[in-house]
Amino acid sequence: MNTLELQQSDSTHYLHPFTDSKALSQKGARVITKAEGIYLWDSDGNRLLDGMAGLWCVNVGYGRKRLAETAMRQLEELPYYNTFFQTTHPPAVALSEKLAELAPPGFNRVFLVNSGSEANDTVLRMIRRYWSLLEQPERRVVISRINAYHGSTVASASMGGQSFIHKMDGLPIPDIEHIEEPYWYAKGGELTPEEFGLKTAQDLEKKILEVGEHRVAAFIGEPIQGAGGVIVPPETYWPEIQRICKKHGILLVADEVICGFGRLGEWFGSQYFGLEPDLIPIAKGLSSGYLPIGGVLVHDRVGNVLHEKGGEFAHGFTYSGHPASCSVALENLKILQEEELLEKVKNETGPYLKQRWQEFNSHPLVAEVRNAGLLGAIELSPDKERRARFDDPGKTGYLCRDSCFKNGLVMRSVNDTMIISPPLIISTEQIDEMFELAWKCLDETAKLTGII
Ligand code: PXG
Repeated sequence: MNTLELQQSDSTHYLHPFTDSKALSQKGARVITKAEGIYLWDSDGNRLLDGMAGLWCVNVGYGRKRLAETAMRQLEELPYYNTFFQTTHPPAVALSEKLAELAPPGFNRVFLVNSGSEANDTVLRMIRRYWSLLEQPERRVVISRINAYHGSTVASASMGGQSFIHKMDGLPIPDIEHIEEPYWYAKGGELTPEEFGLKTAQDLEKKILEVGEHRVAAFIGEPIQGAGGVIVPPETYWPEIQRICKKHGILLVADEVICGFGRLGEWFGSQYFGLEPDLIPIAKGLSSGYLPIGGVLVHDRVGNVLHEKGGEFAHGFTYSGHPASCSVALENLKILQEEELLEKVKNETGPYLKQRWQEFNSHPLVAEVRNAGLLGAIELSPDKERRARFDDPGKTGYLCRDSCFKNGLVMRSVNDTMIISPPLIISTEQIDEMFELAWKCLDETAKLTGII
């Protein structure tokens, strides 16, 4: 099929995630046909630098024969068997052992699932089970943040804090509460980032007291909010959240679906911020997206209770611990280690990306730049001195995103924030290439909006 035929058939039969399908059918979907390293190609032969690593997941880059061969070997040997009913298989055992080795101390167990959303549904059931086993079943409330993203199933979308998702479907479900996010640029007003970080963290304590400590089960947060717009919290934020969780004896869940597996130059974003969570949902970079897999890493504080007192945990998926996904994930972790990709992000490409990205501060359209590891955000503004918002929020971001596609760069927009999260294999020369493309697109956008 040529591009047009693919687009027509797509628009007739395929329902896209998070997409207005009527609007898309009028312009036709972009068709991606192949990928290698950090580049994608569309069906018309145009090359794109993938500044988003797919959807924040292709950490080791595209075209890894080693991962394809691993999947092939596993599919030939044991394509499927379940891990229910007192059964296991070597790939699930090997991956679990490897994860226990790589995870922070005390995380000796993992529950495997197929996605980040399933990981967070599992988190919700696990923490409620944990408190029931400790004879505090009234501790059911999970506190999350406005503008968090934890997935698209009913429970994970409820824990997420994006109002347009909640509105669509009457969410959140009961016993989920949301507090302010640590988004200084948009919400900090006259406070310094440090003051605002402390204030938003202290909202957690206010919420615990409002709900009643005896009813609160856990706090959940992404170390850095990804889908919300690469929101790097002020330095004062996480230490205060940690202190409040400890003081009130509530569990801390670090959603590492984006921040895990090298994105911040550490195995986990919790280590980047010095956090000590009790549960760590994972997905994405675990397999670099080559096959679907996710999981929940469980600290012994919780794991020992579930193990000793729990009896049957009535929860699981047909494909929990799928043999091919486990084999590919394990091989992916070996690649991250052998090629020292975490060290590369921490010592070389992370600092280099930051240095280049901060140059955007001098662009007339840019009011703030944020970086951590291989994450980056650029805030577009009509009046950079005042951190002003555009009258028509999101439109400028869209213009910039379209200009990027036209010029061969995938850079996402979240409202009027431009974000990147490239594969961890990106070189410093390729960071230069990405920077130059992004600058050109910001210039184009600034001209279109009359700012220059
Ligand atoms: N937690 C976090 C922190 C995520 O970023 C999920 C959970 C859910 O994972 P699954 O595998 O169920 O999608 C995510 C997913 C975007 C975008 O637009 C981000 C995600 C997914 C789709 C789109 O940035 N993150």
